[in-house]
Amino acid sequence: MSIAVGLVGAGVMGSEHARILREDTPGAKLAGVCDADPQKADAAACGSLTYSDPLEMIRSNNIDAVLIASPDSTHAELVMACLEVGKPVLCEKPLAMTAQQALAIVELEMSKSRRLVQVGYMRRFDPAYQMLKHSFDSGEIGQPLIVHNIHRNPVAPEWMTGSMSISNAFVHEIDITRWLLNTELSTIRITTTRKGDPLVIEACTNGGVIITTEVNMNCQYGYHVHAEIVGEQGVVSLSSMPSKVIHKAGQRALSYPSYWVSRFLEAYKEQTKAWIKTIQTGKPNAGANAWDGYITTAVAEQIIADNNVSPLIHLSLPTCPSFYS
Ligand code: ISE
Repeated sequence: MSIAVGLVGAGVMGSEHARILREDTPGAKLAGVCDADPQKADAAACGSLTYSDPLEMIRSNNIDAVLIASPDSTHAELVMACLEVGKPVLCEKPLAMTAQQALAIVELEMSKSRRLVQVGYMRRFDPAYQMLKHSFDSGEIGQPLIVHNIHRNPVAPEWMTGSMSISNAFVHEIDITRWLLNTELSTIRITTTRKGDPLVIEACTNGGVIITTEVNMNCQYGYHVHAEIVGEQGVVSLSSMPSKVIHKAGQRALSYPSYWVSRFLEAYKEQTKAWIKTIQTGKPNAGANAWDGYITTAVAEQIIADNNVSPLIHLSLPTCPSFYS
């Protein structure tokens, strides 16, 4: 059965998701696109139906499942609308702007007794991150001591304002660390550099593993994400990214992607394939569920709320309900 997907949002990420659904996702068809800008909706739809009202599309009988790629502040309400009508939804991160909104999603999903929400923490589907996890899980480097993360964007997009370097960017490291180490964070300390960007974030897990992250929204040279796990018996690092090597003027240079879609294209494709397969088979995949979405947002919210007030933030996080384990 081909799954008819309705896409909300036809901006940078949405148009990429539209292309992936049209060209790279067996078992799915792009059945509708909704965007406030009709030209963007038309361009992404490539002949499928377009909508200006997301709720009309979500409720339409032509749509089996929904992919949300609209601005962050719209996510929670749209996910709730999908849950109300019992439709599977893949929502770009973050799941919600506040922990309260995210918890309402978790509660509504649990009341439906069926897991319908996946959150687009796509790094979990990146081949290089999967190799890192595989190596760590196999015990190759022994017990973990430190995880080092680098998260650099060349230039902050114009919509990146206020605390979004945490709520929109650092949330990736919150999710990937929990996923890699299979544990929760317990404390976080943020140091802001002279210009307010980059941030240096030092966290500690429940098991005492130290996590360091540089979140840099304006590194100027390219999009660069890196991670390594330091273990008791060795270190495992992310391997090469999709890139090219330029030989010129007596130098050999490895180029960086310009933004995250080119770096994580494979991950986006695999994530969408896995989501469609889960809808077809009912078997969960490695993606982030609503609980993961809630925890990442809750951690981000506690850091943002306490930033500049407490140098060391003691996180307070609830226990995962069996519904999600
Ligand atoms: C952006 O929204 C993303 O999700 C990218 O993956 C991340 O690297 C970037 O920092 C965010 O702004």
